[in-house]
Amino acid sequence: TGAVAVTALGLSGCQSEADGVVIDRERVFHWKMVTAWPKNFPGLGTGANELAQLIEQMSGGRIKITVFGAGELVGPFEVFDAVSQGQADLGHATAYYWKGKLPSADFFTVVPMGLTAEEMNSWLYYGGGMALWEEAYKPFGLIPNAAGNTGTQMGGWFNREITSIADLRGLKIRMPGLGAEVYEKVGAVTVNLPGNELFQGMQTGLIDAVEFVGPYNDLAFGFHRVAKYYYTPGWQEPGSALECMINEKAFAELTPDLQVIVRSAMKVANLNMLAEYTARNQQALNTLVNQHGVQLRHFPQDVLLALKKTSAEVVEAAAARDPLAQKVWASQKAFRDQVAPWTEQSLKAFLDLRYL
Ligand code: PYR
Repeated sequence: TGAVAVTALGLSGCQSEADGVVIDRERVFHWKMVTAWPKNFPGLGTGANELAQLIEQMSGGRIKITVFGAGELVGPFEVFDAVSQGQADLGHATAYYWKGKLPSADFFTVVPMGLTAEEMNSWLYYGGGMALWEEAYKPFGLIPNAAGNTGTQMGGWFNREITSIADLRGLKIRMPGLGAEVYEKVGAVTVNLPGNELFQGMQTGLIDAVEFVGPYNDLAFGFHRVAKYYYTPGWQEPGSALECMINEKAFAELTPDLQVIVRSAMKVANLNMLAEYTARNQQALNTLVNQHGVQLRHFPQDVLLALKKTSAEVVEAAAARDPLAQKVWASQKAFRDQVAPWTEQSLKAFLDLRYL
């Protein structure tokens, strides 16, 4: 019947019919991708560029994407609205930036003391996480995709040593997501500035401490020029997911093969970014410590235990504020409880041995 329809419509060989819909394989889609990252920023910005390039290559040039750095088309924290409203077709960012409009958003980036990158991907792809994320973004006309992961982050940059929980009181810290709520609860003052404002924020004294990602990114931002102590572990972000959201209407216009290509490219980007961070972080940390004299510090055990206890309270309270957040957290928590024993038997058992 497809051949009949094609003949009847007098279509050329480049057009065909799938499920009753005539598709034009010569149509070129010109898409815009807005990002929350400075243009070409290592890992995040370059990951967005590579994703765009991959979609163009995999589609044989049928989708062409122009990538915009933060502020070029819209501000870094305007990405969600821009894609929702169709000003752009794709948005590369991370979900917890949207917690103000969507209380469940935090859970799609990271939970303090929560899932590692590997576990997060497992929850998203095999634990029902993607379906919940789609449900959360649907009212905004958006389709979410995991499109990168930073792996375990660092605890951040401080200008004085943290020897007790009291040292955090009154400290002005840049931190997004649920980690910020934890710091607030132990007495710090938090602000979520976008990446491109962090260096200046430290330089001008707007903030006393800053947490962004890890050595690869933090070296690029030059945080060693404005802070002396670099703290581990990144209790607040054990495996933060990056996203590339798609405008639902733009996606619906694509032929089915292009839709598969776009979704598959997102998965490649997701895997690739984590591999890049894993490869680059230690090199950058060596540069920070050996060339720039950065003082590496481990948070004291009692501080970490206090943050761990507070994290559990904050996460439950955040979930209780919103029915969808509650549903998402119930899913993620059940998944964590199911996979955590395996992580302990496999990865942790091995790492304990490696670092014996
Ligand atoms: C941050 O904004 O802190 C990220 O981890 C991307």
